[in-house]
Amino acid sequence: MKLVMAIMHNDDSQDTIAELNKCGYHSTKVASTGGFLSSGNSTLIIGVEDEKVDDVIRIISENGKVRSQYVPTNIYPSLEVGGAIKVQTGGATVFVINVEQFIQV
Ligand code: 2BA
Repeated sequence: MKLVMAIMHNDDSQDTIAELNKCGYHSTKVASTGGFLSSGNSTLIIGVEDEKVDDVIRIISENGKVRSQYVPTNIYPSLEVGGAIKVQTGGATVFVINVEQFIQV
C-alpha cells in the first residue's frame, strides 16, 4: 500500500476530491501553507493499493492546473533582485510513500 500526498491549489482540490470519490478512492484534505509564497494550499492524503497509484496520479494531474503569479522580491530579501519575479506553481507536488501498516480500529 502507498500513501499519496498531493499539494495543490485550493481551487483545484474540490474537483480532484470529487473525481477521486467517483473512482472509489478515499481521501483526506488538509489545509496547508506553502513555505515560499506563504499562501494557503491544500494537501490531499490518499491511501491506496500499489497498483492504483498511477490512476490516482492521473486524476491529480488532470485536475491540478499550472498557475503563475508575480511576487514582489522585497518581501524575500534573500533573492537579492529588485522588482518582482514570476513564480509558477502546480499543477501538483506529489509524494508517494510506502505504508508499513494500514489499521482501522
Ligand atoms: P510554496 O512553497 O509557496 O512555493 C510556491 C512556488 O514558488 C513553487 O511552486 C515554486 O515554483 C516556487 N518556489 C518555491 N521555493 C522557491 C525558492 N526558494 N525560490 C524560487 N522559487 C521558489 P511548486 O514547486 O509547484 O510548489 C507548490 C507548493 O508545493 C509549495 O508552495 C509547497 O507548499 C509545496 N512543495 C513544493 N515542493 C515541496 C517539497 N520539496 N517539500 C514540501 N513541500 C513542497
